Amino acid sequence: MENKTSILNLTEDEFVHPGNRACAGCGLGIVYRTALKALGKNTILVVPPSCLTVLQGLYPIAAAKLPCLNVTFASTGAAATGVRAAMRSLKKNDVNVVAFAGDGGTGDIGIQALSGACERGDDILYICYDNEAYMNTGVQRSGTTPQGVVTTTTPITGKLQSKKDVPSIVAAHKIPYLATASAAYPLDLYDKVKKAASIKGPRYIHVHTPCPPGWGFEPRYTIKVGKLAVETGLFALYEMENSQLRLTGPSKKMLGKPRLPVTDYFKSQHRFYSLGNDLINDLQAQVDHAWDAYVIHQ
Ligand SMILES: Cc1ncc(C[n+]2csc(CCOP(=O)(O)OP(=O)(O)O)c2C)c(N)n1
Ligand code: SF4
Ligand SMILES: [Mg+2]
Repeated sequence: MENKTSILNLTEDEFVHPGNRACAGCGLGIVYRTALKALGKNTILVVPPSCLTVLQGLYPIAAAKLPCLNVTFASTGAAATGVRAAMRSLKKNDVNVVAFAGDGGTGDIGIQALSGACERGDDILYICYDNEAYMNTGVQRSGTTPQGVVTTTTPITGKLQSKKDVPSIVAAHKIPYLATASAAYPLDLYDKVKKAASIKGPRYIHVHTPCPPGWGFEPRYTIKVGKLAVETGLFALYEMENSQLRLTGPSKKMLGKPRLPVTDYFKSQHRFYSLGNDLINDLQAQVDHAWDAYVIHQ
């Protein structure tokens, strides 16, 4: 899928009020605003505890103009299924039911409810914004925290384990639509959410979402840091339909061309400060290997 939407024809509809409780430069602010623009007013959100609950706030001073159900951490996928069932019994079949959760709420604590909804074929869209740690509670490591990253629960040496590949876990359910996206490429995200909203059944979008205080960079570099993740090949943008993976947008343009070294990305954030040369070389080799496979399969 190539970008159909440009800044010239992007809708002026807004579903997030100006002013909210997110930190300056928060990537989630971009992801949330963009996704809601694509979804439109006929949408019900389901959100577990996270920075998003803080960003949104509570009625009557909520930052969002759409109805939202705040649910427990482990239940997001099941709660979205319940909202869909309620809409069906009310004969409101044109409503987007959208679970919107962080990486901890998706890949760790909520994974069984997400898996259940995908396996049952429930008609929901699940958007995971991946800021690569439990940010809301003070930067604890999550399953999707990359290897070597220093968090408050992985001090000194950084995280010992690899980043959990949540999109691949979800893809194993063979759902009709799955995509990855980045806060640094909002129009690509917009088109993917629009497309997902037009498809029936379980759909999943995993969005790489830079977080200035959690990752250790100045708020003005949010887009730059997000783009570096893509340009180094560490985070690939793709869509999967009928289990066929297809690189999209900037990642597609990188096929067969030299990529920036992963160190460009690591140097842009304080959280990578304890990476040693052996691990850097290993991580570069992993990226090179993944991209060799993309070249073969495109
Ligand atoms: C069962 C349960 N455990 C722990 C918490 C505390 N808690 C609230 S938000 C949060 C972090 C969520 O992390 P993530 O899903 O990655 O979203 P982020 O905060 O990074 O936006 C935690 C641990 C909780 N609310 N409920
Ligand atoms: S901690 Fe990170 S994800 Fe949470 S509001 Fe602040 S910038 Fe956004
Ligand atoms: Mg998180």
